[in-house]
Amino acid sequence: MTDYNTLIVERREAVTLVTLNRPQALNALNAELLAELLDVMRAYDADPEQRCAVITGSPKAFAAGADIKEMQEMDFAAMYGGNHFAGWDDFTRTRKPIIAAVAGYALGGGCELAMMCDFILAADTAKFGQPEIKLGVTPGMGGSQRLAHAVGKAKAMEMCLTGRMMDAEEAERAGLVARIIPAADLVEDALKTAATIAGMAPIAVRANKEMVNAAFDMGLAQGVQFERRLFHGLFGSADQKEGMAAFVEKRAPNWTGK
Ligand code: CO8
Repeated sequence: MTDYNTLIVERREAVTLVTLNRPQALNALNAELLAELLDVMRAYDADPEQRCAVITGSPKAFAAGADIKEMQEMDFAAMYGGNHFAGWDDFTRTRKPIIAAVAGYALGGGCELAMMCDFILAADTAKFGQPEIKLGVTPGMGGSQRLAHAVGKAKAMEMCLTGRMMDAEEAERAGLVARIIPAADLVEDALKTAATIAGMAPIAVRANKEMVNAAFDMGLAQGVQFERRLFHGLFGSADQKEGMAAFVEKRAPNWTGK
């Protein structure tokens, strides 16, 4: 397996576990980390044996933001001309599921990365925030949009304008995270959740991911239509026949991914 400078990548059967690993910078997201993560995600998406991914950080920080030291001296031409960090859009095009397992700080780009994943499992130590205002800037990796979708305008606006952090309990109440887990169990729990997803019919997993994400881009009527078409389409898959036959025959399904 490829060696990376900023990531540790492990395959746990059908689950890819990616640990962000720049402890000296609290996993701040720099260009090298982005390039390495995109490489891992491309390989994950293309590997038929891999069915779910988990991205985690350290107990202290999932990621403390985009790398401030890397950005500090950049001017508009470098940012805009180089379309700085546009590669994160490729991350969101990953078709297979990705779980963010967040302990400690998920700030700025770190919070944005967690929100780009399909759902967030939070350790009881997790802290989420968009503190860019304190640096004289704004979120730049989708945070203003995804946070507003996740927690509503009032909390998103307050967090962006004051830079305050949300703890795990508030994040769960607000709908930003799926579940809170004791910090010591976070990664094992996330891997178990990922294994559950990895055990489902692969095409149905992609379809479910695609249609839930469509809820953010489409109006209700169009989204319901999109869901129905995908649902109809799954009746052309072998796994639909297998899943329903297994239920009727009271046995476990044997998915083929076809
Ligand atoms: N970038 C670079 N280095 C960082 C970052 C960061 N975001 N965060 C922490 N570090 C470094 C520190 O500089 C320090 O390094 P050193 O030991 O060399 O001084 C090391 O990590 C440890 O950090 P601290 O000593 O600060 O640790 P503390 O426990 O005292 O504090 C905090 C932890 C509260 C998390 C603190 O580090 C902090 O506030 N970090 C910055 C958080 C922040 O402002 N994040 C937003 C960054 S901007 C952003 O994400 C914009 C995203 C959009 C970009 C899109 C471009 C198109």
